Amino acid sequence: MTPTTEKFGNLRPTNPAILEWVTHTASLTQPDVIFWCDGSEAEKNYLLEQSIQQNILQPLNQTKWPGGYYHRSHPNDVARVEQCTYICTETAEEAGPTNNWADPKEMYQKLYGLLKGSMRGRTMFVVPYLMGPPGSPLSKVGIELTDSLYVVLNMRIMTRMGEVAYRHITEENGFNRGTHSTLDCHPERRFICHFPADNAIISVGSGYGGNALLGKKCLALRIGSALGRRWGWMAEHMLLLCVESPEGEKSYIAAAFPSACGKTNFAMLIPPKSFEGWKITTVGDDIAWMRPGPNGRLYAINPESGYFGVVPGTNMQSNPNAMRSMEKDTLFTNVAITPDGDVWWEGKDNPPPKDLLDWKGNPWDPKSGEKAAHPNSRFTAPMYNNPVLAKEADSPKGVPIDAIIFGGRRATTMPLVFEAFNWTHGVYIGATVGSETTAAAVGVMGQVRRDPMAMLPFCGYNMGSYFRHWLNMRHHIAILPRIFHVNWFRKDTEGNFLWPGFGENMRVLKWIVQRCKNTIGAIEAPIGWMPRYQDLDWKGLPEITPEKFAQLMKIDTKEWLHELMLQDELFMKIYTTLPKELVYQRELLIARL
Ligand code: SAT
Ligand code: MN
Repeated sequence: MTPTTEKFGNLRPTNPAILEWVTHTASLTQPDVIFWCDGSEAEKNYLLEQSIQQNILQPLNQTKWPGGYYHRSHPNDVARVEQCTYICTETAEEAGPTNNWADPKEMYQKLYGLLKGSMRGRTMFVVPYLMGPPGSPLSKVGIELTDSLYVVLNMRIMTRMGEVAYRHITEENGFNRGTHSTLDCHPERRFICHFPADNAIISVGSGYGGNALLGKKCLALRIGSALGRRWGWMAEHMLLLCVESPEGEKSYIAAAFPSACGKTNFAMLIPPKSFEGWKITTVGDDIAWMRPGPNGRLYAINPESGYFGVVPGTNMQSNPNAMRSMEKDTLFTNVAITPDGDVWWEGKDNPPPKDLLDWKGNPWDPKSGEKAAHPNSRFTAPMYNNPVLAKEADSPKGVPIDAIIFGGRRATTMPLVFEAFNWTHGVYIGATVGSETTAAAVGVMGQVRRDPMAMLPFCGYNMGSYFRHWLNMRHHIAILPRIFHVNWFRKDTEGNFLWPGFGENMRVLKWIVQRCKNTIGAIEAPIGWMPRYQDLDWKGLPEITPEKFAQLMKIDTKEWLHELMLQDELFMKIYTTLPKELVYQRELLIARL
């Protein structure tokens, strides 16, 4: 094995399986140096220094942004690419028609070809990381081999990285093998491949976000969902938050929204002034691992320890807690910067400062019509910076879930909130979620597409079997969470948002929590239980008159019939594995409408 020549990078594990795999990968990729990361502060400082020398990171103004650094990704590499993402299972059926499938043997061969000698002249970092709180039965270990310093520095924020990971490897759980090489960052040589049977991931040709930080979407969702089905748990694209009432009663909510639909904002919500005594704390902002636990309840952990949040639109009004989360030790990717090392983005509190450089590094002309920050520009911040971090975020046993919320970005059709009649109906609601596409994935923006449980790009196996797994979970959870659907994005005929969103979402959340405790009313509508005007707490929000509320809650039969037709697109696609219960749910809904 190539000796390590650096003064850091010497945390060698003793586990022979790791050593063998690292040796094998190194002989394939031929790095000059193998760097065994330990996750320490000293190592971080060393890696930061290296990143600056190599022009991978630029230090920001350290008075304004202590510990803040800036990174520009390759302009062709700014979002997840679903068309390059593969699930490699024995049969195409296992991956299902909503995933790209490739034969594992063929894909390994192709990837080994691309990886051959790909790290020559470079360093291969061995990044051991733990997903989930130390000591949690839900936590999982991954090791990522990467030739990207940017990835290492992100991973040390997003995961619990270092020795702690090696300590959590067990005979039963093993560890996930992630191999990542940026290659020449050419879209034609970009492949993000998952091998659920081997608990392995190989990602090449991209250095960005969910393509390269393998703990996140690749392990925590795609591989995680496949493991979860096998072992009776769930890996979901959900934020986790705690609602605390003035009486000190805590409720835990899991909520699934597609990428860039405000999960981070919702997870850090600040209740309006009139909600004195109510408190929201954040357990997680993107991913939840859930498993039936003690006393018949569904328990959830956040496997991550940082936020990889969308920056544009974040400001002291929209999300002060996110702003505070980025105050120190944060990496910014693809925002705009000033000559004195300050950052700026569309929708920041201040107007654009002079002499901005845009996310591509060019002088920005405000009149050009171009965005200064990329719409999918991101901040990577430790969750410990979040002033409203729930102390339960580090709890090994996780939090018992009271309610599950599904939602999407919908200009029409979907009311502000409604509640499922029961678990099976709730699964149907989740399975038929639609949302307008955003900048988080490469492609056309603003089109409604089905995004079941916000998992369309992240489900590591057949979507029909995934629905079956959801339906089956009912038999393993004695006290089932209630299921809800929300839409913060409904517009009037002029295209204005009907709902103020952000902190005001607390009003909806309060109704949800009260529904879980059977202390508030609702009426039975064709699509589910809906609040009446008097069921929501309107103190301090006179703008929402009963008339406006009626608009927000309107069920337009014509729109719904169209919606049902659109649902068919997905249902037809996965027809062979689609649980019949969901077809019946659809029939029932048509009958009720
Ligand atoms: O790029 S990521 O996949 O990490 C972010 C997202 O799309 O949610
Ligand atoms: Mn996400």
